[in-house]
Amino acid sequence: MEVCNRKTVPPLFSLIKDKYKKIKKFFLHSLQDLFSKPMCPEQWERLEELLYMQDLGSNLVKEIMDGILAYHREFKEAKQADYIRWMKTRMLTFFPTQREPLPRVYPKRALILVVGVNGSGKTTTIGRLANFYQKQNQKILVAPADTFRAAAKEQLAIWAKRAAVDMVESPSKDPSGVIYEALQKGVQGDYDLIIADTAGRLDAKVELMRELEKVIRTAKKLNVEAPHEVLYILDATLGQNGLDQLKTFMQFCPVTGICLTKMDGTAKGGVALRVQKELKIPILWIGLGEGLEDLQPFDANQYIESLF
Ligand SMILES: Nc1nc2c(ncn2[C@@H]2O[C@H](COP(=O)(O)OP(=O)(O)OP(=O)(O)O)[C@@H](O)[C@H]2O)c(=O)[nH]1
Ligand SMILES: [Mg+2]
Repeated sequence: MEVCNRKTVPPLFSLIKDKYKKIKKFFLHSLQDLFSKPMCPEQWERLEELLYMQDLGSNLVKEIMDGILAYHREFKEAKQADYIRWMKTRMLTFFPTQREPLPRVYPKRALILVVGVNGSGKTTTIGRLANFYQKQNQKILVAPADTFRAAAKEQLAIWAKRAAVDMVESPSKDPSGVIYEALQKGVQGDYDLIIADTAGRLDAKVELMRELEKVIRTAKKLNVEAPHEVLYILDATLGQNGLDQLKTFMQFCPVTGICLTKMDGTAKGGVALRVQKELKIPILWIGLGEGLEDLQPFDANQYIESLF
């Protein structure tokens, strides 16, 4: 398998600025307030409520509550800082200890199919991914396979221009047609990476979901390994709804990674933990703003640090 030449690539850390500090410290401040008082049954209830407010869901809330109550029974003298340290350490264990290096390295001409519900940040993320990989000296082609919404193509064209990458011009009104042309152009133009936009769809629209299956079948006709990534864009502000929508998508297409967007706009950090623990899908990217540079490879340590 031919792999992109990364010898001339600038060191990754030089591209990554610390945007995690944009995540609000609501969780930490609430915990500090809570644990500053003696822990009584009402206080434990408040903690439980706080965890639910973080979108952690009943299973994780129960796990955390059982754990911290056991800790409290064992260490009766525990102070605010001890409880917070316990919480931080426990939350980190929800992520796998053996973590894959990110960002992922793809074979040459790999196809990343970007999927998700309306308005989750698909097109914005494509612009930012294109910018990221372009800066690593990769030749990027973006594909406007959202043929459903008016002006979707124009919107992607704006992002392509910002990131200084090419966009395939396809007259096709059929997303599969656009993907077909993009993969062909990928070979002809010797591109390293092809990133395809798709229409935002809600789980109730079964025919649109079926269309995704067709897009994947079409891609496989030109490259059996495609798509190399099905990147689901998960809006962190949607909480439980967002997770339910993701589960529906997973019935129609093999989601291989998550980009968690709008983390700068929410005080809730639980969704990332649930995706990892309950659905076992790796979070690859995190969106922390609306700009071209506001995307970073996901880092569990940095993420947990940013919540506390
Ligand atoms: N604050 C913040 N806003 C974001 C982030 N990512 C995307 N957005 C905003 O979310 C809105 C929707 O983004 P789009 O990229 O158009 O979303 P989409 O999924 O392509 O939408 P459709 O094509 O309509 O399905 C825009 O206003 C973006 O600026 C993020 O990480 N943080
Ligand atoms: Mg879009």
